[in-house]
Amino acid sequence: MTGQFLRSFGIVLASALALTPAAVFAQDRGHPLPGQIGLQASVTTIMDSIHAFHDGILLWTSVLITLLVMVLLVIVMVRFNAKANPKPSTNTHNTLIEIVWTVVPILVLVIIAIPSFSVLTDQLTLPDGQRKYLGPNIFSFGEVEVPAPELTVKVTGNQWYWDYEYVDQDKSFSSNIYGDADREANKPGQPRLLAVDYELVVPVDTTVRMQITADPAGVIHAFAVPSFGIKIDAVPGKLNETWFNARKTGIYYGQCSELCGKDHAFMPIAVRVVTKDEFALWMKTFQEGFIDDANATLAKVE
Ligand SMILES: [Cu+2]
Repeated sequence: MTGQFLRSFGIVLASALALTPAAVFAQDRGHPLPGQIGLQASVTTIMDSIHAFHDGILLWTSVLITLLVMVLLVIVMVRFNAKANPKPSTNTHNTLIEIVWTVVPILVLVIIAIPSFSVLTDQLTLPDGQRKYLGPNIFSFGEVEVPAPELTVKVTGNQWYWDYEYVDQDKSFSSNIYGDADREANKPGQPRLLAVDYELVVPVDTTVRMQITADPAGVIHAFAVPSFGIKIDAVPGKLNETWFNARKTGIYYGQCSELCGKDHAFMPIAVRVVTKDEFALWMKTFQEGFIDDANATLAKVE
């Protein structure tokens, strides 16, 4: 009976893997793909460390625990069913087992917590040019150098759109979701529910200090961009800080990640990473005139 169960389980698993389309594993985009498995592609040091933590530690911990529980269940099903074990034990306590099932999960959580807190500390500690960050090797305890921030962007969450302000350049704009009609007309290649009218524009290979808050008369939001490994609350009256340094040009999407009202699902985040020269020209044009003129200097977004 057990053999038959394991055989069917194996067949189901094998066919699931065989039927998984290749696209599911193709992640080299700034947004999720239909049916995608795994995290979005990384373009920052922080997301490298999140990938390493998830794929190298968390996933395997979960797999081992799942297998252990499955083996225990199968043993119980086979050895202690009513037929095999007609006279059940009347034990209610076993001190040793109770200590083991308390202490072992605590140890597992402590082992997970150590690299997890390191990643969190990296996310919330702004680079000063000296500090070393985790990066792709989660066990490195810091070996990636990151330059100090060269650009500061203040993000304000509103109901239900984002405001971006280039603090030192004294320029700001609002970013709203594109409805289907606008998207089809202006940016047909961009993903539905993620495309916006004005993307946040930042230079590649540059550390950007992000200051995140929310409309003082509003509610809590959260600013999240998976490819950057950023997720931080936008709280009215409070300024939270994080940072990123994107190594690849392109458009990276995120969404508000704190339930904030009826249009919570419709306030996407789109960050356009351009070359340093493109950014300099964009910013100069923006400072001399309007954002539409500045965006006209960039290659058209499909
Ligand atoms: Cu929200």
